[in-house]
Amino acid sequence: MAAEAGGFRILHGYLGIPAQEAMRDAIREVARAAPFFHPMTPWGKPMRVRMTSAGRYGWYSDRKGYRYVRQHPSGVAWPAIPEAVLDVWRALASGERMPDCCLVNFYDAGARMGLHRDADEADFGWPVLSISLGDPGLFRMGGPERSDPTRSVWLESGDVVVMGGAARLAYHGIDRIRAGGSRLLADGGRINLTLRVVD
Ligand code: MD3
Ligand code: FE
Repeated sequence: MAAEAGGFRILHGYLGIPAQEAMRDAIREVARAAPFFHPMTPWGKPMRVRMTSAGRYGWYSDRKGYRYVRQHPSGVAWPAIPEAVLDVWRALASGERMPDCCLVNFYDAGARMGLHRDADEADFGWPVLSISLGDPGLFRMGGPERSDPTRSVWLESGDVVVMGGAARLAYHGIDRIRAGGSRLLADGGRINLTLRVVD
């Protein structure tokens, strides 16, 4: 089921349960090679969401600011983006250019992500694609200005969102997680994958 809201293309239930399970297992392997960590905000507070990445670049933040880096903080290269994840990109975003980064966000029951824009990439002509796994998250999407009106929608396990065109630079965030809303992750929580072309 596809829904269009202000340039955000939301595909509820895009991945069935077996595909979600396969993706969860592939992400578990990514996290084994490149463990989740709490990035430090530029103002010195650890982020509540845990993160890791796959691909040529990983997203990173510390006192020096937000940026893409070639290695996990441990010094190892980021693992490859799982093929099942690339298949979703090919089907919905582009067959021409593969993403450079698959950012993996993990939200426990109390985690949230404040309203922000994703603007650390070189070319906003490429869409960003998001895949949700596990507990539902209340996604808030706005417009190109922080003061623009917002709408909220629950993103559930298997939902995919494509942000292209005007939506690419829209403000967005995750207000809360509905604990116990999915059985995909044995210990609960929500995983979100975002695929980006970086340079
Ligand atoms: C709209 N993640 O990692 S995914 C992020 O659910 C991020 O973890 C949220 O925002 C999450 O930066 C939201 C949906 C999403 C991702 C990237 C976008 C929406 C976007 C980039 C541009 C516009
Ligand atoms: Fe974002």
